[in-house]
Amino acid sequence: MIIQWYPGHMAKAKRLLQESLKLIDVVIEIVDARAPIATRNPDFDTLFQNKDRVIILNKADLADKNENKRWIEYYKANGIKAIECIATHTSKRKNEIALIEEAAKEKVERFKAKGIAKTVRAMIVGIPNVGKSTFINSIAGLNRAQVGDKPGVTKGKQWVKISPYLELMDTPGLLWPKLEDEKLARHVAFIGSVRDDILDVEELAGLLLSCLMTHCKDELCVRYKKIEDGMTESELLCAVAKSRGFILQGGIYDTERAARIVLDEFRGGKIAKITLDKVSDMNKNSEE
Ligand SMILES: Nc1nc2c(ncn2[C@@H]2O[C@H](COP(=O)(O)OP(=O)(O)OP(=O)(O)O)[C@@H](O)[C@H]2O)c(=O)[nH]1
Ligand SMILES: [Mg+2]
Repeated sequence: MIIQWYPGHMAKAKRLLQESLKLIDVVIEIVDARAPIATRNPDFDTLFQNKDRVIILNKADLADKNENKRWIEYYKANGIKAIECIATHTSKRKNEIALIEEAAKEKVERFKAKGIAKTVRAMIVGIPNVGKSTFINSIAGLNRAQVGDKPGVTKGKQWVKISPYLELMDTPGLLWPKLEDEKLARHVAFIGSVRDDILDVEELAGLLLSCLMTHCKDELCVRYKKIEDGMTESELLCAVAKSRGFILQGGIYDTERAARIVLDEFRGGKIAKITLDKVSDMNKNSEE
């Protein structure tokens, strides 16, 4: 499956990020805890090379708890400031604010020495749909930034003042132009960071089902009872339609409806709490 995923407006979004850089003290990169490798934009390393950065491992509620811990340990071991987060849960966000302040500490201290109380300006970046705007709203305690359960909701930049000393900038999700690794491209599509209307949803759901058979076969078979070992991708999708009684006139299985259900239920964390990109995959990559 070739994932055509770089819509025209991405170049504009990248320009917007570049132009805003001079105003920024800290870059906060939001990644999806279910796919921490696939949801990190490799362009960010060059784009933000001179900036203090932190990582927010968001949607931690949808991923494997143990793997979340492993990821945080991995970041720490590599000198990256990171924290796990469930942006949709109400919380005071003390830890997140402390992390941002810590990243900006040096700069703040320099200004303090000159007698100036520095406002920390942090830019929130990440690929589409990872929860950037939700994260800002959760820190602001108000619905200031628009959110939605599809990619491409935020179209431009928006500053949100958190306190006299902290301002956050929301940005549109940014994908990178070429994705050489097909497996990672799939993970980005599975979690809903690529618009489904530019993908073949039945093919995507078939691939997801086959992937879930390796990650959480038991949970999958409990949820969709007609699923059996050794099924092909299209057989898996038919089995979901059969399990749910999605049958069209003439006795044909409604595999399109089944595909949408599988994607929705996976994205909503209903099938299982799983992490598609494991820390061990990272070690494998670096060993290669
Ligand atoms: N379960 C869960 N859902 C979340 C979490 N954070 C955000 N979401 C949901 O993810 C969806 C996307 O959130 P947004 O904040 O709009 O994502 P975004 O990164 O700003 O997306 P774009 O502006 O399109 O790039 C929404 O349906 C949120 O409710 C989380 O921690 N857990
Ligand atoms: Mg947004």
